[in-house]
Amino acid sequence: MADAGNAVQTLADVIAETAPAELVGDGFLTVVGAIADGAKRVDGLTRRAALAGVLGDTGEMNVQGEIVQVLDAAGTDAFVSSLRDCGAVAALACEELEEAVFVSDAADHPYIALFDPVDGSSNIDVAVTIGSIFAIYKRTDDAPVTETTLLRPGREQCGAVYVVYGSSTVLVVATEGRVDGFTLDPVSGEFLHSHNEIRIPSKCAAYSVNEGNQGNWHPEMQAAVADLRDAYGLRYVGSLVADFHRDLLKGGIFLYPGDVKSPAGKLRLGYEANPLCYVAEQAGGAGTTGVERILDVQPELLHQRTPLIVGNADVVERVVAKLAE
Ligand code: P6P
Repeated sequence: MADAGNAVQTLADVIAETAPAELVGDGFLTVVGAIADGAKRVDGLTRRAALAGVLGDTGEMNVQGEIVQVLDAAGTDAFVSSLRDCGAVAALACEELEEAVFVSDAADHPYIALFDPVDGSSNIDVAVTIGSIFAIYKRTDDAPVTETTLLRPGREQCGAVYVVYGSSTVLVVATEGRVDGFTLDPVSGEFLHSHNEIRIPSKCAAYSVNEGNQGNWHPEMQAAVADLRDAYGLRYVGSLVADFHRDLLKGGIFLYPGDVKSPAGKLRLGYEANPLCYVAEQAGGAGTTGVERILDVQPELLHQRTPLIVGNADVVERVVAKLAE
């Protein structure tokens, strides 16, 4: 953790120094900077919420079949424009948009971004933590990007970012082998280095699942969660990024399983499970569907859902073994 008395580095300083050279040399910092710019806009709206008129819903339905919250729309606008206009992104896919956005005149733009602009937005009406989640890929060749070329397994990500708008606003960046956190400083308006080389603690501190869904779980999942219930306390915010960030910093396991009503679960592979499991793995954790490593799943649809179990690697493995019994 940064000591308040030390000179604290900015997001740009740290990424320039620590991200893989082939990313830094190819505009990765521009992509992260665009995400940070969008996050500052979402943070400003979130902090004022009712005063900024971002509570409630728009009355529209999104591709997920969910009512679009006012902040969902504002967050989508913020991140689509910052990523589309940054000059380093060739295509982007957003939870709120049925179709991908292919940036014009982007032949030399090396990156692709898939993102959930505001995850947990229904919590904003009650001032509960929300988040934004980003998967970042590098184009493998100069061929035009298509919907199909957006469907890449999570192991091919070159980086992942999430933002948690909580008691403070923290932007977390993961690249190969390294995870760092940056806290938004309201005075300077900058994201400043606050969490150096995050590693998930070896000890699991809690399990995190919606126990209210227990009646819909398959028997083997009921048995696996009963095993966790005997060993750990329960922490569940109901906002994915909040639950994940706690588990990453304190140790823990988060589960959103498939069940008899929703076999594929609720969370999306491309812009929720993949980026968070990428972060988890770079910090020494693991992420699985319960059957296979999340980052190995070959996506077939842009908005496909997946069961998600992510957190301390040993506990994730224990759940997988229990599910296989
Ligand atoms: P449930 C928020 O709506 C969200 O997409 C995630 O942020 C969160 O983990 C999950 O849904 C909570 O779902 O069914 O427990 O309310």
